[in-house]
Amino acid sequence: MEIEKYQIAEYNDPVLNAHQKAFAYIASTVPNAEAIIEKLRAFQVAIPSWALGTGGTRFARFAGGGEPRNLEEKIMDIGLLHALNRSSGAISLHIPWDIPSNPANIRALAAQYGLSFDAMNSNTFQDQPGQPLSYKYGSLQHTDSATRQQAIDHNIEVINYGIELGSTSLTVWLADGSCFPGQLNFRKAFQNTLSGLQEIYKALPENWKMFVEYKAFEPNFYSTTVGDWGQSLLYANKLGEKAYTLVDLGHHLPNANIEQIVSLLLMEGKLGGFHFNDSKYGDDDLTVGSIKPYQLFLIFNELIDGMDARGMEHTTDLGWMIDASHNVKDPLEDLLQSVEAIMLAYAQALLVDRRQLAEAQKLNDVVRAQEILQQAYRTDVRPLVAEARLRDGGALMPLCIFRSSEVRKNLIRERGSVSVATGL
Ligand SMILES: [Mn+2]
Repeated sequence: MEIEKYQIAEYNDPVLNAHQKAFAYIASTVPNAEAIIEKLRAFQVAIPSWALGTGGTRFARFAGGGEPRNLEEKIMDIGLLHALNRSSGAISLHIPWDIPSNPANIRALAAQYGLSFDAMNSNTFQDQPGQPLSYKYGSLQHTDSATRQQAIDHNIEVINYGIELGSTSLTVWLADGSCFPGQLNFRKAFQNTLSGLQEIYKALPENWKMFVEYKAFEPNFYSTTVGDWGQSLLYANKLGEKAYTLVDLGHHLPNANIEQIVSLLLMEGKLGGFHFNDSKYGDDDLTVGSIKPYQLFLIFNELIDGMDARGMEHTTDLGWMIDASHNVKDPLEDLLQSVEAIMLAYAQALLVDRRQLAEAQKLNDVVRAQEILQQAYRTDVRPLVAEARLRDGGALMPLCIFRSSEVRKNLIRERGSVSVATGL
């Protein structure tokens, strides 16, 4: 299933006039519309290979149809998203779920759809068939050195696959931790984990980055060995300049001030990547911007402020990824919504008048500071984001095309109604 450029243009045609009016209005009311559009056009969000099929909860999984059956079909699905929104130009793979049998062919196929390979993700949170040693009691933290070595070897294997695909980063998320007090020695668990990460770090090519992702709880519920940004930063600082902290929005305790975390990590030059999702209670992995869009905007506000302060490139100097799970929605529709939410928050944050905000902060004019932020947040930037898509041959209304061209129905016809995305 592919949607050709001419088909997108045909779908755009009836709504083009209304879009042009809306765009003309916002272009005349904001001072830097053209500059924002150029930034939006350059911005790309990586789609995780594991989010293309139905996820599940620990209670049940209600599979949809037409899910990708292999890596090739996952790439095709992301190619479809990218054709529609022009902002999903990268894929983030998960090993061993996505081991490429022929990396050169996979690389060529991705290039055909304009996709590059974002961070590689290792997996030591579950046992694979035939795996000699179990991760039931952790991987890099494990009390048994052979189990730790197995986890190290796996991560190095993931780096090697990544090299063949043209990726330049490795994300390490560990489920390691404990479920009960007394189960493990915190310091020994930390030290084991650190020395394992050091071994993996040594295998990184010169131009690679390592992202150390933290998570407050789950699947372990008493302690997590990389439990928060402080612990992640500790590892990243000890590892070296190629190691960074990765922030996943859902991996915090309730009401954590994520925008402040982002700001300080950027100040330290240690923010490496981002996993977008949204949540109400825990690591809910819901559609980006579906619950707390204002928080998403505030995070982007700090991202831009912090990146600009260090002269960083918005598009390339951080890894931008979605990490979500779809239980009740069509995964591809959900991803279109998530990317749209990210682009909107980015555009709104680009509208913030930073000179005036700094002045208000200096004068302790709290009311004005809030007004400046909310002025940007309350601006309807949808025509700016749509214009950016349009200029790159994308859809004015990606979801509408997805539905009216009956993408899912076609995918079910091609792949069947009981296909299961690998790894899920
Ligand atoms: Mn994540």
